Amino acid sequence: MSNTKAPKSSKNARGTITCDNTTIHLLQANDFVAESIRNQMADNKVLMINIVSSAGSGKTTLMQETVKRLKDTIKIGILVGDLETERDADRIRQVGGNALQIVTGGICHLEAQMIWQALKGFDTKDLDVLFVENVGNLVCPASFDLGEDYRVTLIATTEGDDKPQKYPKMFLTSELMLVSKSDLLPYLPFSVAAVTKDARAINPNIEVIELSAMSGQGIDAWCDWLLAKIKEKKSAEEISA
Ligand SMILES: Nc1nc2c(ncn2[C@@H]2O[C@H](COP(=O)(O)OP(=O)(O)OP(=O)(O)O)[C@@H](O)[C@H]2O)c(=O)[nH]1
Ligand SMILES: [Mg+2]
Repeated sequence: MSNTKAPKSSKNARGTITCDNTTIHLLQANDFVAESIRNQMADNKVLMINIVSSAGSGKTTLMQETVKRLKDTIKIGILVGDLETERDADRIRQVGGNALQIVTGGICHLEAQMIWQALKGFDTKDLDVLFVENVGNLVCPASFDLGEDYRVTLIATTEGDDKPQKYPKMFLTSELMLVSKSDLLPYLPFSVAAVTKDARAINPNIEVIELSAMSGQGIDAWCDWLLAKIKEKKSAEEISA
């Protein structure tokens, strides 16, 4: 079954090389594998979400909270990318999550082919949602389509509210921005209004949820967003079947 959702690669400028009057997209091989993943997820009606952010913005903590809240309601698989350690997958397993670590050995992003190989470790037919926690940085992961339905960017209040304009590609290619660590807002010079305005100047359609894994603020809104997208994915596939 083919998938009608526009690939991430169509959303931003791609690197090219021109040789003998032929222009080649540098990430064509990645995008080919991403399309295969997209089709596999469509066939199995699995929602796939790529979670991206700077290092330490709270991706793994959010995955832990999501597992704790929803593990009895939906079937969740999580692939976690990290440069060196298995720690994030261990943290997710400690709260009962089904997680696999991809240790990149120093590579600063995940590529579609890494996901394709890691998928052998999951029975995708038995999942409602597959999360990919990408390697922590706002630069490299922005360029690589993994075949996801949605890209979700966390921006922590501790990072400063100037990041959308400094790292526009990530915000351009994301559908949802989670302003994380909102419990720290009273102590920091961070404006949710300013970061939202800057993100929407780049991507007018980006949705915004303010949340805190510590206080629980916004976690219901995040779970509602997720459950609605799972429902949409399942009914979209039923309609096109
Ligand atoms: N105050 C506060 N701290 C948080 C919140 N969420 C996460 N943290 C803390 O932020 C730190 C980093 O959180 P992680 O979840 O490991 O961040 P990450 O994005 O997965 O980090 P990398 O995988 O290294 O990129 C930890 O010490 C968390 O306890 C939050 O909502 N509020
Ligand atoms: Mg992490």
